Amino acid sequence: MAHRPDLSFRFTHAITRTPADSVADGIRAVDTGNPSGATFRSEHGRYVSALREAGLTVDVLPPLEEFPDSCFVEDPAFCLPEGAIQLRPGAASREGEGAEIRAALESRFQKVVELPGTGHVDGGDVLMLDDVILIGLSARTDREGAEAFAGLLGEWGYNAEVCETPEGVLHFKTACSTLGDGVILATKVMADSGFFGDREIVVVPEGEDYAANVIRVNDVVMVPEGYPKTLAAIEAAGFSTVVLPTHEARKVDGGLSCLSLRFALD
Ligand code: CIR
Repeated sequence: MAHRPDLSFRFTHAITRTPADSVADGIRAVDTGNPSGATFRSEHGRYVSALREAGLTVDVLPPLEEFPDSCFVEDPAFCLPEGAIQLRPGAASREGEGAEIRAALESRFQKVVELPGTGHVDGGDVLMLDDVILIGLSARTDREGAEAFAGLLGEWGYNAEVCETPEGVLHFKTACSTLGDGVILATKVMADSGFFGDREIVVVPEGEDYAANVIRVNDVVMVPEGYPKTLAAIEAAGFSTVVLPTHEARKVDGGLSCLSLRFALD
């Protein structure tokens, strides 16, 4: 079996993409004002530094003005130790991002394959735990794409399960994350969903749902700035934290996980 105890958080490499000025045209569910490209790039620089401090080699790809949401590199690909999968994001304006990230995947992986068929999967809907990979159906990930992806993961030796992302949640991982070591961070709605079996769940305190999207990278959990109750809950569960600003990403529904592809190479 390809699964192993630290699959979801022990990484050596990451791929990121610098935000373009066109991020001001990025997709969002609710308009709270346009993100500034310059401020976003400054926050992104802090993010890249934090990944490096956590021990990763980070590839920073150049901005792509033609694709306003292209800094959210988690959506057009999925990476495992044995290879990378080029996905087909479900928003029309983002579908071409898969082809755009392919060369970066090929520079790190010998095996790069495309999601079979014609369905759609956004990487933001894929939660990699140590013993199962959950694929959430959403407005971006359709059943055809999710089943094709699950089939491919099965061929690579991984357990994959398709589940329904609760209504009103953009991506499956908008509302939950792995903290590693078998512990999940989730909003109340996600925690009540039953997706996580009998795993330990740290429930995001009321009013801080945005902070459900964190990333465990090696020995630290990166948490968005401005969510003190969630930060305290994660620390109380025994994890070391690093707080990062994500104010510009948030204006276009982005969070910490969306800004990188993280993986372990031997
Ligand atoms: C979008 O709606 O596609 C972007 N504005 C935000 C993508 C965030 N990605 C993610 O949650 N994985």
